[in-house]
Amino acid sequence: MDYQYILFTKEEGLARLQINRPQKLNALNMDVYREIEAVVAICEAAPDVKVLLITGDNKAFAAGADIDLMADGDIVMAQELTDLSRRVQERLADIPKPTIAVLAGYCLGGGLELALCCDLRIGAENAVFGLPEINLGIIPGGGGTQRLARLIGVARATEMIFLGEMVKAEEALHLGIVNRVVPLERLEEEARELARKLMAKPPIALRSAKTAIRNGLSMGLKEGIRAEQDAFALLFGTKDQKEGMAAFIEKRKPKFIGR
Ligand code: CO8
Repeated sequence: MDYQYILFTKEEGLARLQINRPQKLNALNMDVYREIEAVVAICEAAPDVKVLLITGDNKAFAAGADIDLMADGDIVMAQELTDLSRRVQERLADIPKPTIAVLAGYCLGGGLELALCCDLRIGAENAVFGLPEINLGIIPGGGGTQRLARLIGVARATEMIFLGEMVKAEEALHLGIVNRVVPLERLEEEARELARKLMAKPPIALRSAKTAIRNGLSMGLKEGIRAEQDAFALLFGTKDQKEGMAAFIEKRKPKFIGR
């Protein structure tokens, strides 16, 4: 498939999706979301994809949804846009493989909301984060009020959403928006190194951990712990559990096969 706004590569277990709309700081329109959805579907179905990286360029991951598109929009347009972005983001959040958002430059509005759907986020030192929707007379509509509050806490998310100010990479690290911050020139390599580490882990256990963590966010503590217990027990039906424990006892590195 040919993409207008996406660069997509797949090699050695690693899929890489780059948003590519540099004239508009990678602002997200309907077609960008649709292309992201197509790539996520491919990665979901492809057994040779172990980890998915989502990135932009050095200036922007994405400076939000396309304001030109929304400026004259009505309620129906807003519903259609958010129906689409919600569907795409849910699919990304639920993909049963690790996802890493690799973030340089502006990561704003719908861009930040997209990054929040990934499992891990690495920021470059030049990255800035924000939900500036309030300054446009709207609120975050791509899950920002929910996912950011769950990630960094209600008080901190409320401040970011009410004020609509940008926070720099170091502060984003302190807030817990990103897992780590690295120099811009090291960003891609650090992301690939992290991906390689994840690819050496047992994929079924990774998937199980992801499901337990994500589903647990919408459960009570007791229910979440019960779900974790069941997922834990099921892993004893995998060859990777036998291999992991045998390798420990035999003092060697495990070799996981995803079975
Ligand atoms: N939409 C459309 N065009 C944009 C956007 C955007 N979000 N961001 C930047 N651009 C365009 C600019 O208009 C400019 O185009 P042109 O060269 O034709 O004038 C080009 O990109 C470069 O931008 P600037 O000249 O403004 O670059 P600066 O370095 O001066 O400023 C900023 C960079 C600070 C990032 C500035 O561009 C900015 O404030 N952008 C808007 C940020 C914003 O408000 N984002 C939130 C948008 S609303 C949103 O995301 C709602 C999500 C809703 C849910 C998801 C459903 C889709």
